[in-house]
Amino acid sequence: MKTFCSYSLVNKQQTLFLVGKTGSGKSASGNTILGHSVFREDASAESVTKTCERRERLEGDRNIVVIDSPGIFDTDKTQVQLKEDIEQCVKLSVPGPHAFLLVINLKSRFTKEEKDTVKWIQDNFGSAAATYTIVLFTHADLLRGKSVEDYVAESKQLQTLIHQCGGRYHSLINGQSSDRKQVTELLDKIDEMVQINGGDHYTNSMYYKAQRELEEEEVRAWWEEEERKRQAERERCTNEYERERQKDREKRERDEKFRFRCKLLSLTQTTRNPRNRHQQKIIYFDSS
Ligand SMILES: Nc1nc2c(ncn2[C@@H]2O[C@H](COP(=O)(O)OP(=O)(O)O)[C@@H](O)[C@H]2O)c(=O)[nH]1
Ligand SMILES: [Mg+2]
Repeated sequence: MKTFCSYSLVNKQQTLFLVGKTGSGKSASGNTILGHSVFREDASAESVTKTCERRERLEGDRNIVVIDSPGIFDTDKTQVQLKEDIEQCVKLSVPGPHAFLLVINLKSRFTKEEKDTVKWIQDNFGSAAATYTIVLFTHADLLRGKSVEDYVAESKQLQTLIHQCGGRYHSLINGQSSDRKQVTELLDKIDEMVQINGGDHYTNSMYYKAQRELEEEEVRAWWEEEERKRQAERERCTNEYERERQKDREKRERDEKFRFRCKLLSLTQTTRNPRNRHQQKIIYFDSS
């Protein structure tokens, strides 16, 4: 019997998880993919999508499920809140997404956070997640006649990002509901990726495994940091002890020299005084 996670059992379902920074066009892409305006879009830099949302649409024999998420790197949320958001998205995508769509606005500056997104996806969802990721460009209509291919060819950073995602990318022009071809092409690319991945989608158990590994990694990093601090403290104590010993040694040598000088001085005074001449021998004998 096939497992629950086998793609062939949920043959015509495609669960897509939109990730990316605020304003990249996640909600708009979700609307384009579903063919309806179901997610709220906003031109402002503020993230209007506050929590994860799930919407679906049955199209022919295909059930398309889209999970829209809040901006990941650019909100003022704490790490704990972000983790809660991600967990909510993961729960909404049960039994797991077929694709992570990494949404990039071609018209906005490519930020360092975006450059590190694949790493972020892998850190949070496990290293396997990159094999389920497709870069999804938006705002291609604003490239002023330039094709997406030309635009990518001119950007080393975008090429690196695409390379990290196994060379998979697609572009959508959002707000053009009449152009359904751009969506079916995307869904076909996802189909192809799923087949290459052995027919299986990313599973939520992969997520929890990745989380366990992340926690173990955090504990290991904490332990290493503690050990580094302890080692530094041990070295500091040893150095301080050595410094004290050296000071003691130097003090003893100084005292020694001082005593010797005193003796020498008293010897000189004794030998200069004629009345003490008879003691000369004794003093010489003493100082030797
Ligand atoms: N011209 C153009 N505008 C777009 C495109 N995709 C998104 N937008 C607009 O960009 C703004 C931000 O999109 P939104 O989906 O809310 O971004 P999100 O924060 O990532 O969900 C909205 O005003 C969208 O209408 C696109 O392909 N072309
Ligand atoms: Mg949004």
